[in-house]
Amino acid sequence: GIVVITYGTFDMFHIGHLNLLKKLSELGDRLIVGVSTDEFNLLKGKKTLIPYDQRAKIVEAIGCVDLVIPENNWDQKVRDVKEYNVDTFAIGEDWKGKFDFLQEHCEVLYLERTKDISTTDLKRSLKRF
Ligand code: C2G
Repeated sequence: GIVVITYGTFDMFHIGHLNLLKKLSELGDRLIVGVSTDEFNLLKGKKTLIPYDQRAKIVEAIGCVDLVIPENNWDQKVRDVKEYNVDTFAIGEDWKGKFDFLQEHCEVLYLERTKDISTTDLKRSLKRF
């Protein structure tokens, strides 16, 4: 069947993440999610609140997710696409164009983000308490 892969930090898991994962699961028969490790997030310039093992466990618990793998670097996507026989790579449109190099290996889709929610905004609103 169709194998779909995506990658992300999924810090403070919220409805935007869930909407995306559900959309991705509807694109194929198997959904693989690469969750960014804490070390890789530092490379991405992202400070995470929730440590990798908890972020990975939460994503693993999502019904439509079939497999979680660690995302350690920018360069593993081609290897992952080959290793898992991926048909489709998809990610939010905030990354539009950034992963077009994968097009020689699989379909590349950029999906609409959920409006009015982000981990950054959640952190900011928490600061007000
Ligand atoms: N997302 C969304 N709607 C939101 C917030 C996030 O659709 N309101 C999507 C993002 O577009 C992304 C996924 O949820 O596809 C995970 O978001 P992040 O955890 O912010 O992922 P990011 O840090 O952008 O990591 O190699 C790729 C990177 O690891 C992507």
